[in-house]
Amino acid sequence: MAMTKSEKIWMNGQFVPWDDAKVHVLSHVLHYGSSVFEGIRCYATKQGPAIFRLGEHIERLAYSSKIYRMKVPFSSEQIERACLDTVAVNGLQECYIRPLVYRGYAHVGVNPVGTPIDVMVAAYPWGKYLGDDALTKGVSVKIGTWARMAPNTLPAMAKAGGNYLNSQLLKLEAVEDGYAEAIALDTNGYISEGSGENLFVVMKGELVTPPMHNSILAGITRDTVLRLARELGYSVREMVMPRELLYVADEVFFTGTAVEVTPVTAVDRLPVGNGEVGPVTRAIQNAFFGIVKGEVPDRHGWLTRVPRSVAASAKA
Ligand code: PPE
Repeated sequence: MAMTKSEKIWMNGQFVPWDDAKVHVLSHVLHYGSSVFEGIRCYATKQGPAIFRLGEHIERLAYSSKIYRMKVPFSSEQIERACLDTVAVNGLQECYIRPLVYRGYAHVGVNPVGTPIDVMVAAYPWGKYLGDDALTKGVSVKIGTWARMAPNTLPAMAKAGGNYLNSQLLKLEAVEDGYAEAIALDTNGYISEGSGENLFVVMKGELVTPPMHNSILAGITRDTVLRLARELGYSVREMVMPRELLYVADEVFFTGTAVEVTPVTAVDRLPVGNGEVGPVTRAIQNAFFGIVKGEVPDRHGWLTRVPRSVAASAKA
């Protein structure tokens, strides 16, 4: 599963060719997971490429950096600009954008004081997260045997590289056992989220999703779906959920930048509802894709159009 390359990657304010975007093997981040990052999608719209909720993603990157006491040497405005420029310079219409803030090369040793804070932004094509048919047919998932991190261990609000060791354990287990994805419980045994996505349950016409205190990442797609569902007239609630609610739910779906809105049609080999993609999931998918693809008016101001040319200061 090689990734699709683009031409240039933004590193600390300069564009460098894709194959030259490298770090030293003694960089702090490689040894201790000291990074925070974002995943953002840019969609092809009739008015050209547009980035979905760019401001909110870069705001969360700032929160993640602050939690880990990383002083980012670029402003959020500069990083937003870097995202727009990286899409433009690579001539991309539809892509995934990956900004990363990391502790670079100075010394090895847990104490990060004195390591440089490096920033990079890459943009490249990325298709469907859980397979080509996932959005239309849904996916089969299991409850993972690894719990999400307890709240006083690793902060879930920070989208930090180290958190994804837990995600990798969940994902590897799921894939080895023949599932598309794992859903994790928190350390109290309540439903938390997937390895890289938030979770919604539809129960008797109402949408429910775990609150922040179940060790979830505060997903931007989750927030989007909460708002769109309310606008569609659904009752929506954050609720602490026991595992078995997934077995009796009418519908279940994942939300996330990479996964978008993906139906879950089986949990632990039990069909969700009748095992088909449900009507509420479809309604949410339609509302979501209508907005991100610019097919309906951007009434929330969620799209940032990518300018055709790159700001002169960013050229290298
Ligand atoms: N929970 C986790 C653990 C998570 O990683 C993501 C995004 C979400 C929830 C949804 O958040 P949001 O994208 O703001 O709606 N996961 C990103 C990384 C996936 C990857 O494999 O890398 C993503 O979807 O971009």
